[in-house]
Amino acid sequence: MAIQKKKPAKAKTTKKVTKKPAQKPIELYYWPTPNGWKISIMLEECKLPYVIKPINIGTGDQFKKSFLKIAPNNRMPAIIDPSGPGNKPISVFESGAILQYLGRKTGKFYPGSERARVEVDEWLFWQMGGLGPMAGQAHHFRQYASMKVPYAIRRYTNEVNRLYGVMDKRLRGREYLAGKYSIADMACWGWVLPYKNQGQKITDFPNVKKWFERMGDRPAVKRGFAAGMALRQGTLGDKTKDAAKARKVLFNQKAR
Ligand SMILES: N[C@@H](CCC(=O)N[C@@H](CS)C(=O)NCC(=O)O)C(=O)O
Repeated sequence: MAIQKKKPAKAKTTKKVTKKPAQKPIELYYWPTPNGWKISIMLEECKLPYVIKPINIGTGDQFKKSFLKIAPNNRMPAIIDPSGPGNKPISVFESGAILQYLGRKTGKFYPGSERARVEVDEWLFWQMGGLGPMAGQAHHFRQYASMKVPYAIRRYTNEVNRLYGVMDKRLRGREYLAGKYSIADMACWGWVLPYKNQGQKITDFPNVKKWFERMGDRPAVKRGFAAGMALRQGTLGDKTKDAAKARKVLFNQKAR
C-alpha cells in the first residue's frame, strides 16, 4: 500500500481571491408533459439553475432545424449544459439519458456504487421501455384517436394495468422503486399522474398510490410539475381548433 507523504509546509503567501464565475443555467428544451416533467423535477431536486426554452410540440417546434441539431428524434425534452465535461457545452436528448447525465454530474439521486446503480437503471429503463410507451398508447387510443378501436383500447389499457401491478408489487414494503429516492422515481411519477386517462383505478394499487402521494408532497416535485405550466393551453383531447391542429402535427408523422 502506498503511503502518502506529508506535504512540506508551504511558505505563507497572500492568497489571491478569485471569484468563481456564475454558473450559466442549463437550457431545458421543454413542454409540460410527463416526459418533460422528469427533467424539470430533477433540475429542481438538484437545485441546478435552468432556463426553459419552450418547444411547443402542438405547433411543430420540434421540427425546427435548430432543435433537431440537439434532438434528432424530434421529441422533447433535451438539454444544453453550458458547463459540460471539460467545462464545454454538451447537449443531451432522451429523457433517460438526461436523467443519468444530471445524476452523474451532480452525484445526486443516481448512486455511484454499481449494485445500487444497476437497480436504478432497471427501473429507469422499465419506465422508458414500458410504462411510458404503453401509457402513451393508452392515452392515444382512449382519448385522441379519431376512431375508437376496441382492440387497441383493451390492449393498452390492460398492458398499463399489468405494469401498475408490477409496480405495486415492487413497492410493497418499499418507499421508492430502487433503494433511495432516485431518477427512476422521477421518471415514473408523471406517467402515473394521468392514471384516469389510462383507464386505471389508483385505489386498486395501494402501494403505487402511497408512493405517488409521497412523491407529490415533495416541494421540488411540485415546482418541477408547475414549471412552464402556463405555456399549456387546454389539452390535446379538446374540441378546439388548436387541439385539432396539434393532433394533426403529432399524429401524422412519417420519415422526412
Ligand atoms: N423517448 C423520448 C420520448 C419523448 C417524447 O415522446 N416526447 C413527446 C412529448 S411527451 C414529444 O416531444 N412529442 C413530439 C412529437 O410527437 O412530435 C424521451 O423519453 O425523451
